[in-house]
Amino acid sequence: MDVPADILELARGARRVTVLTGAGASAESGIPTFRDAQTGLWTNLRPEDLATPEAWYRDPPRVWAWYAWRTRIAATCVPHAGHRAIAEWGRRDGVTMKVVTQNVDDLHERGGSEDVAHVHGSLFRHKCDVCNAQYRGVLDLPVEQVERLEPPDCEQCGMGRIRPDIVWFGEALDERVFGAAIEAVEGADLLVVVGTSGIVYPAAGLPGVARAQGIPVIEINPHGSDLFDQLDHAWEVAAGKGLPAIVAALDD
Ligand code: BV8
Repeated sequence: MDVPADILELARGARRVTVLTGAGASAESGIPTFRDAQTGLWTNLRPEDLATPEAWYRDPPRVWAWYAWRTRIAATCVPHAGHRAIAEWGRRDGVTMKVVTQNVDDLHERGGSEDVAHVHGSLFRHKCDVCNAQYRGVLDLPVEQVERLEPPDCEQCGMGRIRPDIVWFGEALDERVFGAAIEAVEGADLLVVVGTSGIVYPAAGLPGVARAQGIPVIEINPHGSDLFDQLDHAWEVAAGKGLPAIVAALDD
C-alpha cells in the first residue's frame, strides 16, 4: 500500500511520535465503535445514556451488565496489525513513542506498546463508588449479554458498590493522566491521530494543542472526523492498513 508522500516524509523525520487513538483504532479487532449502532440489548441506547454517573446511580446493575459485556468482548479480542505497527515504530532506534488513548480496552498494551495513557480509564480497573478504593477481587463476566448484573459490594468501606474505573460523561478526567497526555502531545515532533471522531472533549482538544505549537498532525481514519480543520494531512485509510504501511516504508 502506498503511503502518501507528505505523510511518509513526516513519519521518516519524526523522532518523538505521539499517537492519539479513539474507538476506530480498536474496530478491526472487533470492538464496535461508539458511532456504530449499539448491538444486542443496547441497540436503542446511546453510550451517552449508559456511560454517565446518573445512569449508574439510577440503576447500577444495568450499567454494570453493559460494562461486564464490553469487558468480555475486549478480553476476547486480539490486537491487529495497526496496534503492532505502533509498537514496532516505537522500538526503532532513535524513536520514542507515546500512546494517548480514549479507549478503555488493553489492545495497545497487548500489541506491544509500553507508554500508554488511558485518558478515559480502563475496563480492567474497578473502584468503589463511595471510597474510591481500587477493587482487587476477581470478576465473573457473563458469557452471554445480560440486561442486569449485580456489581460487587466494596469490602473496604462496606458502603459503596464496585464500578468501572472509567471516566463517564460529566466526570472529570484524572488530572495526572491527562497532564501526561498533554505532555506527550507537547513533547512530540509528530502527532498521529487514529480512529477518533474528535467529538468528546477535553481529549478532542489535544490535536489543537499540537497545532498551537506548530507540531504536525496527521490523521488515519477511513471516514474523516470533526478534526478536519486541525490536521496537516488526513489519510482516509483503516488503522490496520495505514499504520503497518507507514512503518514498513520508513526505511525504503
Ligand atoms: C468533562 C469512557 C468536565 C466511557 C468516554 C454537558 C455536561 C457535561 C459535560 C459535557 C456536556 N457537554 C459536553 C460535555 C463535555 C463532554 C463531551 O465532550 N461530550 C460530547 C458528547 C460533546 N465531555 C465530558 O463529559 C468529559 N468530562 O468534560 O468533565 C468536568 C470538569 C470538572 C469536574 C467535573 C466535570 C468526559 C468525557 C469522557 C467520556 N467517556 N469513554 C466508556 O467507554 O464507556 S468517551 C468515549 O466516547 C470514548 O472514550 C471516546 O472519547 C468517545 C468516542 O469517540 P471515538 O473514540 O472517537 O469513537 P467514535 O465511535 O466516535 O468514532 C470512531 C472513529 O473511528 C470514526 O471517526 C470512524 O470514522 C473511525 N474509524 C472507524 N473504523 C476505523 C476508524 N478509524 C481507523 N481505522 C478504522 N478501521
